[in-house]
Amino acid sequence: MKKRIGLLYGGKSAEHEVSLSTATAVSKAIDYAKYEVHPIYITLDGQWLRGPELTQAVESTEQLQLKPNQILPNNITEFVLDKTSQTQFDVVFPLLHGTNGEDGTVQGLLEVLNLPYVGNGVLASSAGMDKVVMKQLFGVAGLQQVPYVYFLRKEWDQNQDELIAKCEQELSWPMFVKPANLGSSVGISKASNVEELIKAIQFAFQYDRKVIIEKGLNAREIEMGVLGNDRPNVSVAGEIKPMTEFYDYDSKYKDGSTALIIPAEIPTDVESTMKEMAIKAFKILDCAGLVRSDFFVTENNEVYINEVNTMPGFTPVSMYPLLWQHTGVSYPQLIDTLIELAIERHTEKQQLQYNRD
Ligand code: G1L
Repeated sequence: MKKRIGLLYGGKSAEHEVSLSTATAVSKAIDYAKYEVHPIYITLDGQWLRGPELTQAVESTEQLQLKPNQILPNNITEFVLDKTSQTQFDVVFPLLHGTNGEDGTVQGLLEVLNLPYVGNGVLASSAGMDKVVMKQLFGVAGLQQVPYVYFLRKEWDQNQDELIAKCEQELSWPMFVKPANLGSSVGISKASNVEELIKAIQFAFQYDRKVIIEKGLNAREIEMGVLGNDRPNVSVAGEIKPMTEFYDYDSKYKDGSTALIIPAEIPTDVESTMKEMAIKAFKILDCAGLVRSDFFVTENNEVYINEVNTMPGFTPVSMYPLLWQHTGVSYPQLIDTLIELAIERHTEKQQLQYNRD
C-alpha cells in the first residue's frame, strides 16, 4: 500500500515563496511509486486549502498555489474535525517557516490530531526558534558559544544606559544585534560603536520584544547536518563563504552571493569536536528527524556553536540536503528516511502509557 503523504506548505509568513519552491522541489524528488502526495496549501492570508492528489512532479510553483475555487471541499476546520479518509495521512510533511510552522504551533496541531509528521516536535521547534532559550540550553549542555547579552523592550526602555554598559563590559566590538525570535535573518544588524548599537537595537525591536546581542567573532561559518531520532547520524561539514559583508536575508535565499564548500576544509579533530557538539545540541533540544547545526571556527581552530536550525533550507541546492548528498544520502533518499523517522517516532509514542491503569 502506498503511504499517504500530506504536503503542507505556504503559510502566513515572509518565507511563503521559499516554502512554495521547497514543496515544488519535494514534488520533483518524491517517489510516486511509494507515496500518494496530497497538497495542503496555507495561503498568505491564512486559509487552509486542499488540492487534488499530485501524481507527478509539479512544473512550477504556481501549480501549488491553489485557488479557493479549485479545491476539494475542505479547510482547516474540516482538517481538524473531519475524521474521514480525506484527512487520514500516514505522514504530514510540514514545509513551513517562521511564526506558524517553525515555532512549534503547527507541530502542536499535528500532535492533537495524532498525525505522524516529519521533523522536530513542539519542544525542539519552539526552543530552537528562540535564540535565547536555545543558547541557555546549549549552556546547560556545556557547549562552547559566543558571549551574548539579551533583554526585553520594557527593560531597554527603562535602563538603556545600563544595558549598553553591560554590552560593552561583557562583549566586544563589533556586535551583532538580532531579534530573539525570528527564523530568518530579518532585523539583524552589525554595530561597531555605541551609536550603531542603539540603532541596531531599535531596529531589532521592530521584529520582537526580545533582542539578543552577540560578540562578533572573526571566524569561518561551518555547518553540519544531523539526521535521525534517538541515535542520530551526522553529515560531513560544509563551509559558507559569504560574498556580502555578512550572511543576510537576501544572500541566504535569493542571490548567489554565498559559496558553499563541501566538504569544508577542517582538521579531523575539529570535525570530531563539531560532530560531538552537533549531537549534544540535538539531544539537549530534544530534536527529532533532522537539524542543521551551525558553528563558528576561529583561525586557531576554536569551535563555537552558533545555532541549530530545526527547519533548514530544504531544496536540492540548500546546505542541508547537499551535506547529506556528500555523505552518501541522495535527496530522494533523504525524503524517504525522514518519512520513516516520522513513522518510527509516532509508533514509539503510541506505545507509551498515558495513564496509571
Ligand atoms: F520536514 C522537515 F524535513 F522536517 C523539514 C521541514 C521544513 C525540513 C526542512 C524544512 N524547511 C522549510 O520548510 C523551509 C526552510 C524551506 C521553510 Cl519554508
